[in-house]
Amino acid sequence: MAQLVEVKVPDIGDFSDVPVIDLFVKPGDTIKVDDPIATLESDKATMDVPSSVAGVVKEVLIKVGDKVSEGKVMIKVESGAEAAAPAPQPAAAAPAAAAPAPAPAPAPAAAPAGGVVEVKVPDIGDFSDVPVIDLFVKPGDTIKVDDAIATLESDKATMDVPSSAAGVVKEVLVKVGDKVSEGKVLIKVESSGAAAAAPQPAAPAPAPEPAQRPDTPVVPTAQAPAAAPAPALPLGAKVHASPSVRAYARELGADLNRVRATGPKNRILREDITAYVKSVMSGAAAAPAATGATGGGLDLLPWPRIDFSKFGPIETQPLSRIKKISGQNLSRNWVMIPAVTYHEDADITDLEAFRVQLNKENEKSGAKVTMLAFLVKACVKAMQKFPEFNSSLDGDNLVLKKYFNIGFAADTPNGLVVPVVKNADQKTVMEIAKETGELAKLARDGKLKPADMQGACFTISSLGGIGGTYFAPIINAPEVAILGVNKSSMKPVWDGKQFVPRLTLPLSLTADHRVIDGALATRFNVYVAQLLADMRRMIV
Ligand code: CAO
Repeated sequence: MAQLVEVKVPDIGDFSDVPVIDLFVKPGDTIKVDDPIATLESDKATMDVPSSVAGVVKEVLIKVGDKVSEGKVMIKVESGAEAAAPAPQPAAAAPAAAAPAPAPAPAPAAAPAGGVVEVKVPDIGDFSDVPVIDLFVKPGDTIKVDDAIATLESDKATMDVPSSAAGVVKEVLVKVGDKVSEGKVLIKVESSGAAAAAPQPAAPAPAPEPAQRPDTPVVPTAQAPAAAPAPALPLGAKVHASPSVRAYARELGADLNRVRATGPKNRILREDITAYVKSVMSGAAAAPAATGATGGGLDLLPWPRIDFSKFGPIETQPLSRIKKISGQNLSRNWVMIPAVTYHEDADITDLEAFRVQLNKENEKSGAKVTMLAFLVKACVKAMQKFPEFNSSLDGDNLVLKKYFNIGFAADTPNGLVVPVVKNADQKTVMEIAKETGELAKLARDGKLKPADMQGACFTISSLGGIGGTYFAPIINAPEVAILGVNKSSMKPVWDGKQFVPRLTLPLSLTADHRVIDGALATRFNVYVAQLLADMRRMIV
């Protein structure tokens, strides 16, 4: 018989109020035992919390950003008679298999002050023989207290092991793939006498003060410009990624240290790995990693992690939900689509005069026609003439659409959204103007429904109300092209005898080169410009 089972945060060691940074389930999802429910991230470890129950998720009681502690109910699962596992007990009674490892305290250092210090695997709870999946140090590296030494990954949690010693790494006694348990010496560090604390293997001794390596030259601040990017991989920088993402990276042979993180808190997401692999395969990331100073190998450089507060006051604000989502989409599209932007000028002198006249005629009714509405109509006509612009790639196939839904970028206080005018080929300019106005208002008020933003075939991004001359818009995949529009301005145009003032609209068309080559893109652009220059062409 089905029953409703609560899945709670299990024993997570001494930690409480740990932020939820990823959520993998939603109501209606069918999950299995051990499927990850959420990722928690303390300042020392990232823990995927798996489910101990199989069934259908009925309710999700946490969200990204929440801070949770042991015993907090995360989800309610309707579990079938056979699948039902006992609800995980909080604290001690939690099944060991479902409990993420506690975040390790800094690995204890064991050596006389001022000599060579051994940094060992600290207390990692009940875990033993945990594989080392990442190693961040090599002999000769200078490390600080709390710099990450290695990442261990059990089947339940990923743990960065930080160093409790500062100094120069003399020896690295583990390698990726080794299985380690508490007490295993990871590295030997030559520490200055001043700071290396006497060994306290098990006790959570306070982290020792960083030791100054005696032979490290003091770099005058003038040699380190404020804007200098971080080195290729900041020494000991922690790579944040869930176990499943790490597994995916291993599967593809991607070195996580080289992947640019776009997730919250510099977290590497699955799509970051895909984008990285793609860039390597396309040759974009073929140059060596540590050549930032010479400008080479940029794609391999990790995202600079800079403590800006060293240079002046700062304030940190979380990105809006829309920015986070659109940011991920934009990153993927920017990296994965071989896109080229083509520019064209449209003479809209007559069209603008017509638009102004129409608005005057309709003053009483309040109906207002916008340049955007004419652009939608012109693009639809051009898509009918050049059907590749109304297509999407599906593997080795091109899917050609017979409907004409046009998205338009709308700027809102929370970020960019793209509402869609459906079946724009069947609507008049006035109808489209009314609809874009209504959709833009809904967008600004945050009231767009998902259906209002789905199904676009092509997008227009109009910055005309703001200004600008030309720009390179990013294609909204799986569409294959996007038209950017800036502010029209009066320009002198040579008519064969003299310069005449013409109202000129700058167009910027970005097209996916896998589908649309330069000649076709330019033909489309020229045709849109001709339509805007003389709208009579719309009916022929
Ligand atoms: N040239 C000159 N003036 C223009 C123009 C153009 N290309 N396009 C619009 N204008 C004028 C309008 O005529 C209007 O003037 P009046 O108030 O005198 O009539 C004014 O600029 C404001 O127009 P609008 O921007 O409110 O209306 P719109 O229909 O042109 O655009 C919308 C609607 C939703 C597209 C727009 O508000 C918007 O959000 N644009 C930003 C899109 C964006 O951010 N794109 C970037 C994506 S990539 O980061």
